[in-house]
Amino acid sequence: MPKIDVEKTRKDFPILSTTSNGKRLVYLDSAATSQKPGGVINAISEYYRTYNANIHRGLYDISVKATEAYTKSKEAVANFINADSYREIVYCKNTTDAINLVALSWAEGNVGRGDTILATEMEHHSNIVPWQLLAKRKGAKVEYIRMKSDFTIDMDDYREKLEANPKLVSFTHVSNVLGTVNDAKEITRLSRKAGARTLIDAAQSVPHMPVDVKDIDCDFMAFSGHKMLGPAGLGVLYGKEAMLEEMPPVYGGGDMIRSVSFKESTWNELPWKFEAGTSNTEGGIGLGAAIDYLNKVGMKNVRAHETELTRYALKRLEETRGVKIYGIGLKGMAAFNRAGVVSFNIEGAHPHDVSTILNSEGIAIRAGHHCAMPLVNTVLREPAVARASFYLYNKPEEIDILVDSVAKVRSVLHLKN
Ligand code: 7TS
Repeated sequence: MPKIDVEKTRKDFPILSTTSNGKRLVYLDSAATSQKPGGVINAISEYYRTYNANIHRGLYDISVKATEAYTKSKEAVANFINADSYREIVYCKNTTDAINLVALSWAEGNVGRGDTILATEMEHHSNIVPWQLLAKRKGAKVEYIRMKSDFTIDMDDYREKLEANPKLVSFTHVSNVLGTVNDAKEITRLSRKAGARTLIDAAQSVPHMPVDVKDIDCDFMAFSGHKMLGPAGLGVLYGKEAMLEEMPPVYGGGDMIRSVSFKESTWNELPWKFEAGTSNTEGGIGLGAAIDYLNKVGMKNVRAHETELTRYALKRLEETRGVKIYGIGLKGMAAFNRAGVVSFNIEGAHPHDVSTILNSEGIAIRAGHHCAMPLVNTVLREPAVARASFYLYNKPEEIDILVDSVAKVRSVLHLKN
C-alpha cells in the first residue's frame, strides 16, 4: 500500500482540479512555491471572518484568540523541526529575509576585516548576495566549496577551506537546481570542529523531508512557509536560543521592545525582539495549518512519495531522446540522497521554448537560472535549464504527461535525432 493516497490528497488542493490552456493543470513547480490545501485556505479565511485583530495588543477576546493562534503556530514550527521552544522561531518574510537577518545581526557583530564566510557552489542567490553585501561592508570575503562532477559537495575541498577558519558556513541543505541533498549533519559537525557557526538554507528540505535541528546541531536554519503548503510572506529563522539572545535586533519599532524612553529602549524577549511592527498574523495561522496537514501525512511519507516520483521521472527522462539531466541520475540514487527536483535540457531547444510549449499542454515547469546563476552559468555552463519539481500531490501520470510533451517539443521545434 502506498503511504500517500495521491488521488485523495489531490482532492485537498482546489487548484489541482483547475485547467490551464484547456488541459488539466499539471503543476510541476513546487520548488518555486507549493500549492495550498483547503485546510490552509480555510484557516486564513476563518481568521479574517471571525477573529481578525492585531496580536499582543488587545485585551479583548478576538485579539487574545489571534495572539494564541499565532503563538501556537510557532510552537507547531518548533515541534516540526525539533527546536527547543517557540522562542527559537523568528518569523520573517521568507528564507531570503531570514538569511539577511543573520547577516545584518549576528554577522554584523561577528565578521570583520579579512574574515571568511563559506558557502557552496550550489547556493540560491539568497545565500550568496547577503554575504557579498556583508563582505563589502566589512572587508571580509565569501568563498565557495566546490561541487564534484557527480553533483555532490567536494568534502575534501571543504576540509581544506575550513583550515582558513571561516566565521560562518552557510550552505543549502537541498539544491533547488540539482536536487542534491547535502549531508547537513556532517557539514555542521566539521564546521563546529573548526570553530565556525552554521546556517542552513533549508528552503528545499524542511518542506520535503524530516529535518531535526537538534540532530543536525546547526546554529541557524532558514525556510519559507510558501514552499510547504503555507501562505506567502511568512518565513522562518530558527536560531539556537543562546545565539538569538546575544544578537541585536535589526528592525526597531512596535512590539519588539520592552520599554522605550526618549533616550533609549530595551528589547522584548525572544522571539519577539526580532519582529517589529504588526505581525503577518494570517501567515502564521496559515503556516500552522500547513504544518498540521504535513504532520498528518507524515514527513517520512512525503519524502518516500517524492523519492518514488523522482526515480520514475529520471527513468523516463533518461530514456527520452535528446534529454540531458543536471543532477544525480537514477543509478546515482543508490549511493546519494536526492530530492524531487529534476533539471534538464532538450538538446537544441532553449528551456524557455520548452517551458512555453509545455505550458500549452497545461504543464507548469520553471525555466531559467533558478536564482542560482553561479551554479547554472559557471558550474553547469548553461545559460538556463528547465526544471520539474514535485510534491506530495504529484502523481506518476503527470510525469508521463511531462515526458510525452517533451517528445512533442522535439517535433514542434523540428529537432532531429
Ligand atoms: N534557498 C533556496 C534553496 C531556494 O530554493 C529558494 C527559492 C530560496 C532560498 C529563496 O526562497 P524565498 O522564499 O526567500 O524566495 N527558490 C526558488 C526556486 O527554486 N524557484 O523559485 C524560487
